[in-house]
Amino acid sequence: MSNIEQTLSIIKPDAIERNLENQIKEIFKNKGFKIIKEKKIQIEKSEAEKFYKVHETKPFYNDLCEYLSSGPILAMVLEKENAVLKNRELMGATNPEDASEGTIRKKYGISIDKNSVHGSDSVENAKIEIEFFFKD
Ligand code: IDP
Ligand code: MG
Repeated sequence: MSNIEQTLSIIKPDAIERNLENQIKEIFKNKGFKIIKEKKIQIEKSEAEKFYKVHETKPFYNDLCEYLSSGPILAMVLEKENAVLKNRELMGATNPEDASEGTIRKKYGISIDKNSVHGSDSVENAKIEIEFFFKD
């Protein structure tokens, strides 16, 4: 049985700043992801705080929210069979130093905070995160 899912991907400020947007989109498309929606925006820190609320008790929360709101980002809805897990695999580990060969974070990530991409971690969170960026 097919299991087509949608997931939220964000190309983060460090990657947009280095003009990696098209290269990263090509990687998704070459792996069979359809880019269903996309939106280039810069969000307020208060919005980043909402988006990353699950991390509010973490020591890196403030820096993380400063960072996500520090410059333009590209939010995308990606669609594919098992898109949530497939996107997590393609992104690679949170820390680019630990990411496998062939992953986006291995290729482009600078550090654990500037790791170039975000991806939803579950189908449930994908729905919430897609709604967050594409509610209208
Ligand atoms: P994920 O992006 O791989 O899902 P999460 O644990 O959800 O990783 O963390 C969200 C984001 O917070 C990461 O992508 C990374 O940018 C940042 N982050 C996670 N752990 C640390 C840390 O230990 N120090 C600094 N930033 C971190
Ligand atoms: Mg996460």
